[in-house]
Amino acid sequence: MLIERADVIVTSPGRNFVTLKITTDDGVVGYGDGTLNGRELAVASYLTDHVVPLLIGRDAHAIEDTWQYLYRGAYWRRGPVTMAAIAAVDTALWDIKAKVAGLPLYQLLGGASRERCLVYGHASGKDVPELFDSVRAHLEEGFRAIRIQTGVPGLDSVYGVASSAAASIGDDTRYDYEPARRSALPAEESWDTRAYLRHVPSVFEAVRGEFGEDVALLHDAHHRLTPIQAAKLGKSLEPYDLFWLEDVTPAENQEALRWVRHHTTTPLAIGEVFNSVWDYQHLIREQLIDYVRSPITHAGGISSVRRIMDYAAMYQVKSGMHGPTDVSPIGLAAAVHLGMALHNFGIQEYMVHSERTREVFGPTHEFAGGGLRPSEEPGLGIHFDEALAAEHPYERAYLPVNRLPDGTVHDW
Ligand code: GCO
Ligand code: MG
Repeated sequence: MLIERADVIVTSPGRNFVTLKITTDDGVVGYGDGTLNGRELAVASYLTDHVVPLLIGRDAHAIEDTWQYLYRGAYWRRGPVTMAAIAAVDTALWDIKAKVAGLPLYQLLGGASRERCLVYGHASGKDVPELFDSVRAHLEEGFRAIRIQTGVPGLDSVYGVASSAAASIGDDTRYDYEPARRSALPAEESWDTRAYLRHVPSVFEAVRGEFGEDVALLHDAHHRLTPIQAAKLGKSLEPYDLFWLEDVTPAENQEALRWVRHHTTTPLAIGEVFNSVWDYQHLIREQLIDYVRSPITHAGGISSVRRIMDYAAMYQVKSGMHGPTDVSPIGLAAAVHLGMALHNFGIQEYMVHSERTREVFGPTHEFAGGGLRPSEEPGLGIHFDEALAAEHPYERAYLPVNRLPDGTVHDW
C-alpha cells in the first residue's frame, strides 16, 4: 500500500490548525496534527515544501522507517517545527494502519489498559469567588481533576484566566486567555513574581476549604520562576496536596529541577515545549519529575511519545500529555488512543474545543466519568470536513509576550 498523495490543510475555525491528510493508492485516508501555536505556517511550509515530496510512493505501512527517514535523513534534528511536521506524518500513518486493520488505534498500541483516560479541565477566575464558580461548573460537568489559575492582585491580566468565568463547555470565550490572538502584534502582559508567590497559596487554601480533599488540583506556573522561587512555591503548596505543579522553571535548563526537587514533595510536571526523548534524558533518569507533558503533536508523533513513555516507565514517571485547544482534535484523539494503551498513563489535559472546531474535525471520543474514551471505530475516529475547513482561512495570530514592571521581557 503506497502513499499516493499528501495534502496540508490550514484552517482557522476560531483558531489556526495545521492538518496533514495522507491518501494511499487504494484510497485509505489518514489525518495527522502538526499545529504549532503562533508559528503554524512554518510547519505547513516544512511539510508542503520538504516532506510531502518525500512521502509520495513510500510504503504507507512503514511507519518506523518513515519516522527515521524524516528524523535522521534531514540531518537537522529536533526542534518544534521539525517534530510537529514528523508528528503529523506519523499520526496520519497510524490512522491509516488502524483503518486498514479495521481496529480502533489503541488496539494496535497494545489494547486498553484502563476503562478511560482521566482528564483535567481548566478552572480560572479573576478573583476567588469567580474561580469558585468556575470550579463548581467543572465539577457539575463531571471533571474530577481541575487546574486552578487566578488573577493576582496588582496585575492586570495573568495567563490562564478567562475573561468570562461563566463561559460553558464549547463556548469560544471559555479559554480566551490563550488563543494565539489575531492581531498584528502579540498582546503584552505584565508580571510580578513576588506578588504571585504571595497570592497562590491562599488561593489553594480557599479552594481546598470550599471543595474538600477529593478533587485533584493542578497548577501551571508557565516557566516563570527561578529554581529557588519554584522550590518556595512547591513547598508552600504542600499542605494542599496538588496532583502536580507544572512548568515551574524555563524548561531548557534541566538542572534547575534538581534544586526544586530537593526542596519540595509537590509532584512536578514538565515538557509541553519539549519535543524529543533527549529533552528528558536527565530529568527522567534522575527522577526529577513525575509527569511528562509532551503532546503527540509537538514531539514527533505517536511513535516517539511512546518511546519517551517507555523510558519514563522505568523510573515510575507517568504521562500528562499537553492538551490545550491549540492541539487539534486529531492530536487529542491520538493522545487518547495512546493513553488508553500506555501502562504508565497518568492524566490527560482536556480543554474542550469550541463547537466550530469540533464541527470541522468531527472527533468521536467521548467524555464520561471524568475521563475520555476513544470511539470503537477504526483508526483515530476523526471525521474531517474539508469543505467546512476551507470556509475558515488562516489568520495571523500570536501568543502573548510578558514584561516585568520595568519593561524587561519575561517568560510568559
Ligand atoms: C497548558 C499550556 C498552554 C500553552 C499553550 C501555548 O498547560 O495548557 O501551558 O496553556 O500556553 O498551549 O500554545
Ligand atoms: Mg502548561
